[in-house]
Amino acid sequence: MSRLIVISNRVSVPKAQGAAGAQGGLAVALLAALRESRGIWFGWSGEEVEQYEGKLDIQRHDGVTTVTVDLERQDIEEYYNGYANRTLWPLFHYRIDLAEYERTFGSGYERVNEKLAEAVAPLIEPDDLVWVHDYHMIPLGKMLRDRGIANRIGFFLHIPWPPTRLFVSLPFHERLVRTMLEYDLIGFQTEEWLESFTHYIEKELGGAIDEEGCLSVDDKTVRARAFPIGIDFAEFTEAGCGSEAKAAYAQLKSSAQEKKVLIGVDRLDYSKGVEERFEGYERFLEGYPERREDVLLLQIAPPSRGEVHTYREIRERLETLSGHINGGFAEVDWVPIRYVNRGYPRSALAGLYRASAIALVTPLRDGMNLVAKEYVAAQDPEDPGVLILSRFAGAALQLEDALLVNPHSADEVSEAIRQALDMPREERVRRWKTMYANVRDEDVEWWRNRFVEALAG
Ligand code: GDG
Repeated sequence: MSRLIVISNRVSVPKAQGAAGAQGGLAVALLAALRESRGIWFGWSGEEVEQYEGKLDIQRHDGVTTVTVDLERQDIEEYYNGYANRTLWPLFHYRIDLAEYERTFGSGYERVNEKLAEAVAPLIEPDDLVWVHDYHMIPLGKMLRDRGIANRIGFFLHIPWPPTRLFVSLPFHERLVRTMLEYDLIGFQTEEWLESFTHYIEKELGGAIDEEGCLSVDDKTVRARAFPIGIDFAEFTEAGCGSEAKAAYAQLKSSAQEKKVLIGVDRLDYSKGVEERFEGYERFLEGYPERREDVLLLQIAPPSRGEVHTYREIRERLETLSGHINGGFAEVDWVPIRYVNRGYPRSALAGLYRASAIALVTPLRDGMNLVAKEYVAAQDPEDPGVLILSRFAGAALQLEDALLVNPHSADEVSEAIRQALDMPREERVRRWKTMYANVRDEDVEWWRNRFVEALAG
């Protein structure tokens, strides 16, 4: 087996595992993928340095070698806070109203990708497979090719690929996509994002696609396929059996008394649709006053990207909205929303999912969404809860037995809550079983193996 070199914006050093805090889906998935491999994980340390020198910090933990570099302030501002999080993230989540097209962001993005390519290129040996991740690093493969790296290089996009009509609002969109033609393999979460990408290749670049999924544009060819990501099922199931999970389960059950808990767990991000979810829940409370005190909503939302203005705004809006709903409906002994603005250890999350009768996973747009899969994995097989899932999450294509909703419609969300509360046990079990089989079988290892085999082959 060839050595794997994983390259992503942030590198999560294994010793930090298990610590409380928001560990994004990408980190969770990649650590699992690297644990068995003798490979290297390269990326930005997350730290700022006065002046960039390309100094490598090499660490070995638990069979994983991590190599990181620090970046200087201007690089972080333009590449990470700027182009990645204020241009590409909103645009790729269909929010062109939030996308900022600053010239300095684009040039900073290219400059930092060049620096990272320069730093990682000497670590790559002839037989290595190189696997580049996500929207921070789209042009990195091309920059490695410019440095003479002839290895097989793959790219996986964790977030959606937007429809062509939105994507062309990005200045220099063609320049960005042409860099992707230097990869051997491009992976998307779902067929839907893959279709948007191939549509762009055909309509904007005059490319062709064959039945094997090979795209050709001029003299370049690249294979593109869907590889839906899964959770680390074994690790998560084990976490769910531990004492921390049991304690979290018991605490939530006893504090909820006999009420049914609806749970939401999301990094604080506008793409996750938490405001719309609160509005759907409010609609339910208004529409079914007799059922109000049967339920409570626990929303866990660890802050993310606090340095980006839009994220501070959403935090404020959610505080206001939850305050408004609680103020309007609370009784002396009942508060409709418990809004918790911090992260929990993964094992505690497993216990909280299991104690919740309903999960509300209602992103407005999401590449996959691993919370939906974690909720399914954590359920009691005899008495599973109901997953209410946005049809705009990549996960909806695999978890068809969830109650699928349009997250923009407060009425649909409200009605799904009512339906979930009334769902007979047999129906809950039947729906859960098919979803569980999918989450178990198409886990992170399945995802990694499919991608790596396709890349190697
Ligand atoms: C991107 C794409 C795609 C959340 N709160 C806590 C916590 N989390 C963990 C969850 C889950 C992960 O974070 C979130 O993963 P998602 O998939 O839901 O979302 P993104 O972070 O936006 O991830 C997404 C993913 O990449 C993988 O490809 O699915 O579509 O946007 O694992 O459990 N973890 C801990 N404490 C928390 O409070 N420990």
